[in-house]
Amino acid sequence: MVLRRIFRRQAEPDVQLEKGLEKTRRGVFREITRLFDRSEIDEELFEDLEMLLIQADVGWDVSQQLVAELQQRIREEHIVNPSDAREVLRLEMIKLLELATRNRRVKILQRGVPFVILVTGVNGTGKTTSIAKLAHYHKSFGRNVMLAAGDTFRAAAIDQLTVWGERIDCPVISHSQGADPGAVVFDAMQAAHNRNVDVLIVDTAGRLHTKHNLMAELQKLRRIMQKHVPDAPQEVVLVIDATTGQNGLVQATEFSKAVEISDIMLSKLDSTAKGGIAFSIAKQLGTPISYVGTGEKVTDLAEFRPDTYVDSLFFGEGEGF
Ligand SMILES: Nc1nc2c(ncn2[C@@H]2O[C@H](COP(=O)(O)OP(=O)(O)O)[C@@H](O)[C@H]2O)c(=O)[nH]1
Ligand SMILES: [Mg+2]
Repeated sequence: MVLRRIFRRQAEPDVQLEKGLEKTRRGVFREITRLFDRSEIDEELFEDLEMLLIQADVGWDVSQQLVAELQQRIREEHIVNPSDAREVLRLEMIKLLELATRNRRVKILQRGVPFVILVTGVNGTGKTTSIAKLAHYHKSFGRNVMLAAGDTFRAAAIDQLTVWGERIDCPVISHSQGADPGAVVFDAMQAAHNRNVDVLIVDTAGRLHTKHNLMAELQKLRRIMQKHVPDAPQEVVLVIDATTGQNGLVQATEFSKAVEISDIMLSKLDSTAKGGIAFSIAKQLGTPISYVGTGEKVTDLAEFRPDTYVDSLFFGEGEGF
């Protein structure tokens, strides 16, 4: 007997994620949903589905894999109804994104020990904005947050962080442009200890001339942090700009070679119809996606959850209940 699957939202909706995925949902995923509004499952359905997934930046390999898995389950489970097939697709997509969360480490914040977050990524991906969002996020749990302006390459980067610090009422430790980021981090670690800071978030320069320089710099920062807190940085966040699509994946691979990334922040999801990039990241990097950026305000942050993400691609504005 084939159980009729009901295609409806399963996870609790997340307003931020829904907003972030609106362009992707209204573009490609609306068409994907419609694809299954047909009388029978035929070859054309799979061909069109694969093309649409590629359009959403799910990536060539991952799109093929998803379609192949769907076909296999349709065969094995004797599925004849297109809407049942759509539900299987939804479940397969959630399974794929779970690859991106299974390596997520549980974070333990200890009283009296600063939890250090090092934020890295190419310039323009949204690092500084993401730092403000993370600061706001931790403050919302009542934590004492401090920022460190470790991007000393550009004066504008220091100013930008200072402005955010004022706006969200967070102290910012900074030196002048061209200063040694190691010295900034050293001061910040000391200040964090003295002022009982729970979370210290460190901005870094996005561009160093070579991968070797980047690696040397990040390792130096880590050594300085570890003089104060042996397991710092407890979180290393790589910001990936969702609008750069598959290119973001290439950047991520390069950064992963330089430093051990613990979490990915997928920024600017609201600005793109290619929200499928999360599937590529999940499959190809295996690094946990923890946060999603959904706008330019400090509140525009969502925690990444596979089921909520997939549901936001298929349903919006209270649909599907
Ligand atoms: N729409 C949108 N814009 C963002 C998001 N995150 C950052 N930005 C914008 O991207 C631009 C670059 O951000 P910034 O934080 O300066 O990047 P950085 O160079 O990596 O530090 C700014 O105009 C931000 O407002 C996001 O999630 N959504
Ligand atoms: Mg910046």
